[in-house]
Amino acid sequence: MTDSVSPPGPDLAAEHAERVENRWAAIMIAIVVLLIAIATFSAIYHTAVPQARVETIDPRTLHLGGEFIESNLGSALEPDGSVTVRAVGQQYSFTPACLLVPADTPVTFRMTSADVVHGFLVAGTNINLMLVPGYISSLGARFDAPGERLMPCHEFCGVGHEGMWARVKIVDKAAFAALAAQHRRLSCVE
Ligand SMILES: [Cu+2]
Repeated sequence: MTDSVSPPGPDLAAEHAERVENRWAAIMIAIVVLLIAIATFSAIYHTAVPQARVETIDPRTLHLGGEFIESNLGSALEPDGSVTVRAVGQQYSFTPACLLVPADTPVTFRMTSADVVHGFLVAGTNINLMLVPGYISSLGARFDAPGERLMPCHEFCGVGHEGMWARVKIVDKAAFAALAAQHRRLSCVE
């Protein structure tokens, strides 16, 4: 024995162990109660409080007029130099099937669905939205360098789901500006 203090007797040791166990049990119960409280609060909060910004649209009349009419789809260069990309998902494709965006520029995606729930995801980025019929999904993004990325639908939407994908082509900022000078809406659909 190197310890100068003599070890506690068996009763004392058991009492000590029990105290430690009880303390840890109390801490674990507190953590579980806290997690349940957080889950309950967020569930009630998100049900009771509407989202700050919800844009709705009638999925039955997308092709007849308004923001998502076919002639308005694709990329638009805004007066402030940013780019707005509008696209529609439907069973089983995206329109346009190839989105053209400039590198190093703020890009806003505005998307919706014409029929059922689809997914909008750009591979290798954190761009990931659900396209829900009746709602406009909007997300800001920025692409660092030119390149090409896959854009698969990632919400199961029916028998043709696996064939539902598009591409995002990122081009040089100057090249995009030159194209935008000639066309009101741009895409890379050939
Ligand atoms: Cu889909």
